[in-house]
Amino acid sequence: PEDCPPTAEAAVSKYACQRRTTTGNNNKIFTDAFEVLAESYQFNELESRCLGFRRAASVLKSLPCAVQSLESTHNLPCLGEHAKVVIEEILEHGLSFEVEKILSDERYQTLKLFTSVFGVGPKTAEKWYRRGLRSFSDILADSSIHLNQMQQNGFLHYGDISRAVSEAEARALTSVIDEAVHAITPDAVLTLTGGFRRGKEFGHDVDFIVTTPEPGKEESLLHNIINILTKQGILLYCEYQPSTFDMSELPIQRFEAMDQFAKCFLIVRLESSRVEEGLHGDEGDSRGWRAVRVDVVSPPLDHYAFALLGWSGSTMFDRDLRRFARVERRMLLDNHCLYDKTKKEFLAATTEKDIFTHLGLEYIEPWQRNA
Ligand code: TTP
Ligand code: MN
Ligand code: MN
Ligand code: MN
Repeated sequence: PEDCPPTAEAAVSKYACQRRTTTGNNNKIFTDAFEVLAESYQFNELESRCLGFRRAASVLKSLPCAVQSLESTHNLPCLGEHAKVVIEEILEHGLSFEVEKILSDERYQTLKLFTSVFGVGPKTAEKWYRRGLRSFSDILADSSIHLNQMQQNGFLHYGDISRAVSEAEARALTSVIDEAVHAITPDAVLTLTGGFRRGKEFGHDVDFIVTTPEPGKEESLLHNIINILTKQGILLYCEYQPSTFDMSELPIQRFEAMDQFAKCFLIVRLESSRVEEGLHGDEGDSRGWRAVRVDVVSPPLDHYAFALLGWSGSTMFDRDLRRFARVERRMLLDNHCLYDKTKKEFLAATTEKDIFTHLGLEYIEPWQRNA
């Protein structure tokens, strides 16, 4: 690919929500390195350094061509001195020695391994590491460790759910969930969201939003889905979180993407026979099924557009939408609503386009949100 000319392109925005980022990353060699550094800072609770490298990676992902010289990065936002040193190392040697050192570090490797289990976050991983545990067998052999239900299922289905989910598998699951939703509620609306809505070929799970025009019925939708999957014998695990949503509370700025709508985190058994192109990886196909992580959120219809925008991601795109709203527009955006602090009023939206319009932003299509 051509080297990025330093000035020929229009200036790159410091906000991910003003950049168009497709899945074709021209700078993977740099962004992979930045993501290792970001993760390592996260494991060491250096959150702002972590965010700095995630932002730097996000900027490079948006470029239409590969970075081939340090000069070509001069006009780019969010690239600090440290990021530039890493770019220079990679340009010169094909890899970063700092990143290689992290990758071979025992603590990094162990925390990475432990956090790859469904239900295990950095805090738990750290606790286990400090106890001297280094492998899954160490954890499972330690009788003083109590695993919650989610973690038990994370270990039980580890082989399957650590393997990427393909688009064909996501389509097959969409029809499984769609049948369950519409068996009881014909007018319910189901939308595939998350990474697959952004056009990713593979994902770590499959995300859905489901809602109904009947106010107050959205929670029963989730109960119905759970009941039907259970009856079919394909619900391997279910963590259900009831809605705690209360409109009388103003939007609170959270950088965590969690919201208060009813939702469930599932592990679903997907039969090979339902997947057009067969199961991804060989293991599953010989057995005839695989386990897949599925998330379903169910907002009321009048908050659907906000929930869809939040659950479509990417995390960096959403983070910057909120930051842009707050800093540039004096507005508070979250997965529930948009509040104008100047006018002291909520701004309604039925589509994602309405939200971009309220914010005075050009519309960015879901497949351009891979920031
Ligand atoms: P993920 O499924 O974690 O990520 P992803 O679909 O972008 O990528 P992957 O292929 O690895 O699955 O989350 C999807 C989006 O949902 C993400 O932007 C964060 C958002 N989200 C919320 O808004 N609230 C929540 O409570 C959760 C769990 C996620
Ligand atoms: Mn050198
Ligand atoms: Mn996902
Ligand atoms: Mn998810």
